[in-house]
Amino acid sequence: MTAPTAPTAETERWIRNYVDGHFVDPDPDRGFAKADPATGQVFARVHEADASLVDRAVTAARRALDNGWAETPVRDRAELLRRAADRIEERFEEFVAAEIADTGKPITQARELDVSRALTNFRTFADVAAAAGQESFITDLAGGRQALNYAVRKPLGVVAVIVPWNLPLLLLTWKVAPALACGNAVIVKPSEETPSTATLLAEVLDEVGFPRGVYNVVHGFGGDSAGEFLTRHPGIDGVTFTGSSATGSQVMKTVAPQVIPVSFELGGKNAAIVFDDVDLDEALTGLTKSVFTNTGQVCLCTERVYVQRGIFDELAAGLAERAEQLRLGMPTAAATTTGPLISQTHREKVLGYFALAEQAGAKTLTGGGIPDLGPGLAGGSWVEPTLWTGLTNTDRVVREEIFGPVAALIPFDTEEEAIALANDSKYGLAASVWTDDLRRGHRVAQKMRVGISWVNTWFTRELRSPFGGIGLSGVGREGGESSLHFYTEPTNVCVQL
Ligand code: NAD
Ligand code: 6OD
Repeated sequence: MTAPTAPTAETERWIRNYVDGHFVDPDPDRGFAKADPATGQVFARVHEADASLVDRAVTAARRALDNGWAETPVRDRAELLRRAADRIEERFEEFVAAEIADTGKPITQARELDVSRALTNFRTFADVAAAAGQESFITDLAGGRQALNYAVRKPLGVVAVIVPWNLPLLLLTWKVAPALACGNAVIVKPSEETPSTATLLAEVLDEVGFPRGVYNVVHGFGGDSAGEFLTRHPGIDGVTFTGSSATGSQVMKTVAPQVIPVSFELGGKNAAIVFDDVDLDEALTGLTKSVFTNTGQVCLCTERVYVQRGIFDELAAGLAERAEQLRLGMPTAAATTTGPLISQTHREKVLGYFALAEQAGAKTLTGGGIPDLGPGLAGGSWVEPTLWTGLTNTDRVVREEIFGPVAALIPFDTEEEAIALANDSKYGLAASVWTDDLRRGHRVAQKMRVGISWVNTWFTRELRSPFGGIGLSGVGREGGESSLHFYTEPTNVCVQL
């Protein structure tokens, strides 16, 4: 295992915190190294925010609200969001480069998925917020009198936004855009693995005229670091968190004494069900995407593939062949389809599951090891795309989220059996059903115990739809009106007429 190389004076570059409209001078005693996952080379140091800097961010956010941001007309906030999208578009390749440096993801994906979705997030939530209405009711009272009830929605206040490393800018802007559209001030805590794009976004929001204190970024880790300092802070009014179920549970405990709203988008162990009537080629294309996109590091990725027995061997062979066609390599090369895992630590975890699969008697159809990509990439955290057969729902590798380019293929005979197998999980994030029989597609998709259930597609998103998970996969929904509801507090006004 190659450890990340130490930074040299020449390569040392600081990624700074952004508080109250200013980038904070880094404290040289509070820096941690940020390495490129593709090569293992350290390219920057990140300034870890201490408790007093987090406190300054919370104070600045509150001041921004009090100075008028919370009262700004929604059309003005929406206009700022649109300008932010336009400016990200102008600086598109800088965001792409920053995302690649932090994650090692392929350039095509960084462009087409990550940074493109940031633009869409800002534009969609500008539209959604600007078009939002309010519910109102005429209430019949005794004696023929009536009352008018309506709700006014006010910003939640100071919102802590804590996000993971897998789709850093996409997931950050998915929360920041609606939060700002609703008139909140945010303190963002990006993952320690991916600090760059949150920081770059601070430049953009400053350039387009967001008032100081409305958007703040504090860098650091979770426990006993910026994440915990933020969630423990008595000045926050809500937490929106994306990350693992274990951390979500920890954050829930931390904020419990404050009894504030939380929105949790957590882990998954997502199933695909493939029926024997399917167009095999189309299913293979979809499954390849759903198992291997972002090297399997998308919460929605499929890690369990249930295949109807009659096509099991053909589908397994076809998927293995597609996996072998993936191109691992330099993230900046246009032909690269698959990057490294985020870190050596995460690779250790994934390799641990490779060993567990072997112990459980799995047959490895393809992969199962570390690829040899030549000296330039030898220090990176690479693993081979991997597929197993011979496992059952009781095996740990089929029950626990691995978050890597892996899936277990398991046969089934009947529709009922497939539904039972897919729903046999404490997670409930996403599922996909692959069939040429649309009636069956609707029927099975509706029976999935998940937040999102796709038929003949995967990761096709409508940002106005509710998005979230069941069970260990989360609490609450965001997207469209659900976001407006989470990021605001309604006051019911009742007027006797
Ligand atoms: P993680 O839970 O380790 O970290 C997420 C964030 O929480 C990071 O910013 C981290 O620094 C912070 N954090 C960690 N401990 C904390 C604490 N005690 N208090 C406050 N903050 C803390 O997750 P990760 O490894 O960065 O991301 C991968 C996980 O995220 C996977 O489980 C994946 O399924 C999940 N995820 C879910 C969704 C979704 O929409 N449901 C989306 C993306 C990722
Ligand atoms: O598409 C989204 O809005 C979203 N939150 C995706 C989550 C992906 C998980 O890694």
